Amino acid sequence: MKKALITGINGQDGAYLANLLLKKNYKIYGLIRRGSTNRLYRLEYLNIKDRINFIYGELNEFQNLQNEILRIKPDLIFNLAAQSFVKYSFDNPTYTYEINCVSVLNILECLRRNKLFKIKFYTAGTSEMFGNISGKKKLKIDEKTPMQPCSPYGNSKVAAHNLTSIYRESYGLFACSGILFNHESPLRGEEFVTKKIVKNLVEQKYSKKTILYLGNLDSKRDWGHAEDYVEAMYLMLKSKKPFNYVISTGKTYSVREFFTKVAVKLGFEPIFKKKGKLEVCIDKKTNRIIMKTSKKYFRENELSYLKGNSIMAKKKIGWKPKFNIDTLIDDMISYELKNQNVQK
Ligand code: NAP
Ligand code: G4F
Repeated sequence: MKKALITGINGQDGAYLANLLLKKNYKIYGLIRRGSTNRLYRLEYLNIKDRINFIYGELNEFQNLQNEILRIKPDLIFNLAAQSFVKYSFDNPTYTYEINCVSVLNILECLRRNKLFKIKFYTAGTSEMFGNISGKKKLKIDEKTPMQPCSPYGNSKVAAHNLTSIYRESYGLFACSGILFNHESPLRGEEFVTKKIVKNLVEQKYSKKTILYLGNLDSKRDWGHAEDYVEAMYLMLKSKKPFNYVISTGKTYSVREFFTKVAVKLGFEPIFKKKGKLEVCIDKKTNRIIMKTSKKYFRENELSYLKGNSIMAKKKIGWKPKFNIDTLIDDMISYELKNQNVQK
């Protein structure tokens, strides 16, 4: 039986990836922090918690990580654990750098020092690494686009991405850093904007009438579905040659457009009104304020536009997303209705 080790297994992507690999008959080992034991709800929701072999550890603890890799001898390692929230990285840059970069170096070093060249390694790169490179021309980003990160998070991921390429080229490791654009799902963390919008608007529609507070409504993201994106991670490690592929849908929407789509699907009639530098959104049907912008959610430095080009992944590893923005939103709303026990 083939074995896969997944760090960050209790995160959004870790849970979907474990589910996918179990279906492909892999034995799954999942690294989690001891403090995370009560945060296994995603694995419980997918009904796979009891099929995971948990390993407790900290990502930046080299010795522990090395012992586990030598003990398990996995065929595949997926390093998904990270401090993944961009806004938090402005307040805690050192921590973000240690977790997101030093941990990757630790795994690469472990593979090199122990000559574990048969293990295939994937680490989670991100579209945040490009920063505002698209500029006013609003270019589609591909594998050749230069990286110009505009957040400590983005910079930590560029360092990890470059180290992965360096170890691949210098020592012949099968190591990939997948350049994934934003991907969401019902199991997305509640601090991220899509989940925050869907969860709150379902609550406003059916139970609590708590106004939603958001930051920049005009930044644009290329949003896909996590289930499609974990498939790309697997395909990258199954391919003959390691390569850092861009994974994206090629479509972009603003936060305002995403909010509006969700609101309309739930039966609101959203009207936006400027209030100085801030904005409010009123539901025309009830004349009630449903959203306000708040300075608290604006960023020190904003990445304003992301749109990817995944032609290379389509050609070389046969990856193509099944979800689009509407089916993604429908999936997220449907989970929230069930989760909040809504009787329509
Ligand atoms: P997520 O839901 O935030 O999950 C992050 C995981 O990392 C959690 O399981 C978390 O465990 C774990 N973790 C954090 N710090 C750790 C530490 N010190 N030691 C061990 N584990 C630790 O993130 P995601 O959305 O699944 O994303 C997966 C990866 O892809 C991340 O590396 C992220 O940066 C990257 N990425 C995500 C996207 C996206 O749109 N989702 C796009 C591009 C790249 P706890 O429960 O203990 O916190
Ligand atoms: O949902 P977000 O926090 O995602 P962000 O910053 O794009 O990062 C996500 O995608 C990256 C890939 O590009 C990953 F690497 C990273 O780990 C993470 O998964 O914010 C999306 C946009 C931003 O422009 C933000 O300023 O939404 C804007 N926004 C507006 N109001 C908000 C809010 N974001 C959050 N989280 N909360 C708000 O209230």
